[in-house]
Amino acid sequence: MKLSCLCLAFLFVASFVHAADSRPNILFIAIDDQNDWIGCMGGHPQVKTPSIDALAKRGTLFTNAHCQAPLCNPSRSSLLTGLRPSSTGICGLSPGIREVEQTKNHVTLPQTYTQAGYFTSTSGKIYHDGSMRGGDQKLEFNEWGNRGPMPRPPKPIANLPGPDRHPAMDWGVFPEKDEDNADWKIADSAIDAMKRAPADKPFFIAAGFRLPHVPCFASQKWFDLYPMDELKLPPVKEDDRDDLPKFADFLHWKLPEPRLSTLRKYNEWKPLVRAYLACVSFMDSQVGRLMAQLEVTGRAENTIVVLWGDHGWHLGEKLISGKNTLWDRSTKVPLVFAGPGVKAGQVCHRPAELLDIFPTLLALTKFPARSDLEGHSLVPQLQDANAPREWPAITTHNKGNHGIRTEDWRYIRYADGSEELYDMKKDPNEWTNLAGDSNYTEKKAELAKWLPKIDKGPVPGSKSRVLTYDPETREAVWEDKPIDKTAPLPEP
Ligand SMILES: [Ca+2]
Ligand SMILES: [Ca+2]
Repeated sequence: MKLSCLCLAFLFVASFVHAADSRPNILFIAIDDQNDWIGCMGGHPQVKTPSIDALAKRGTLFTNAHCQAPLCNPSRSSLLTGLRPSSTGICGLSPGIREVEQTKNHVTLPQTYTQAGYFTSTSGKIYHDGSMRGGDQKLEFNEWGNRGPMPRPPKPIANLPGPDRHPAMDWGVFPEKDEDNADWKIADSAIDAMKRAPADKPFFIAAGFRLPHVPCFASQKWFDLYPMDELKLPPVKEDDRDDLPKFADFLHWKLPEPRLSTLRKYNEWKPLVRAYLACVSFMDSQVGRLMAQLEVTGRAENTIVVLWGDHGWHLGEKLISGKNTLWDRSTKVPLVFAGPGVKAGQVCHRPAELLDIFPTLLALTKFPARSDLEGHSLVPQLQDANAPREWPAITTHNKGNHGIRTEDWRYIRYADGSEELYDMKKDPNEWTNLAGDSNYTEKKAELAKWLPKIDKGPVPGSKSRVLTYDPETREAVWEDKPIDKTAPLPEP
């Protein structure tokens, strides 16, 4: 009798383990500062990304996906908590989510899978650097692999003026060997995690690539893909900023990323575009290495792959370089899902948000939905790319500044009430601001309904790229210093 009880107990445990085995794995790939210069997204006519294009063919590509904040920490914090920056007040490069009362104990996306018994491992940059510390790290992932800091050349390569030049504002051929590049080491670390992942449990393996974030360094062979004399620069309208509200400047006030005028002055526009393209292609080759290893594990069929970028990057458009804006160039990101539950070979043009990744993964892995998350599952679109979607994509950059993106329109409202409106079908470069045209009053009102109802100011301890606006004094403050509203956008 005792023996048969034991046998039953064993069978019960064995069946449970077997059931646990069948839960799908997740390969979670992040890219830093990647705009839509990806082959299958068509953002640049020359860009070569065969690995991401192949991944997109294996699954569903979103061509109209947007970040929730055009900056690393708030974008990643939002994606990983499933909460909008306007709901948490996390809008600068710090604090991290565990330093904020509201999100201190919030169960994040990676934590969900760690708590559920997955083997979880992270390499490179998933959380913003320095935002997740000490004991908190182990609650997120079982393992923290190689973070892959980018090696620096002995002296800067790009010809930009010093001596206060930001060390990240550099680009060129470096290091000599791909194996010495941070992203190679990050891929190595994630590949190693795939090799070591226990066979008796599902895995959640994250790899966060650092390129094409500045400094844009890659070896010569990646630059050779883009000969200087054939290089196409992004389309730029010289008077593009003339129809913008002054407040648009404030989101980009005094940043180390050079203005287009500075790039032109030092003949660095083409070299920057070329370096960015080279870095995108090199990073893409590392995505290829991860996908090749996934095949080797024999677990590819039961692995959901999700690839995303944290926000875009300007390379001259709107006469700037960098991020921190509410236009497509800053907000649009690659987003691909592939694997079980995802229809292959689809391209979805519906608006999607990075915030949607958390609820989508919960649904794909058959975890219960959570009512506290603010995104919406993309499963309907992963099964049918034409499935309707009610919600636009919303991007926030500091309190009061929001962009609303539908399939056809982009509406921006700044903290002082000023606006922009673009007809994205007719004007994909966002060159003609229609906000002042009375024919579009209704359209603006329709889009403004989506502006976040909760709109928190920066949480205590917010630092770096924080903008506040006092509606009473009408004073805008950038990093503790009042902005001179009459001054032109300062160099660099
Ligand atoms: Ca970033
Ligand atoms: Ca314009």
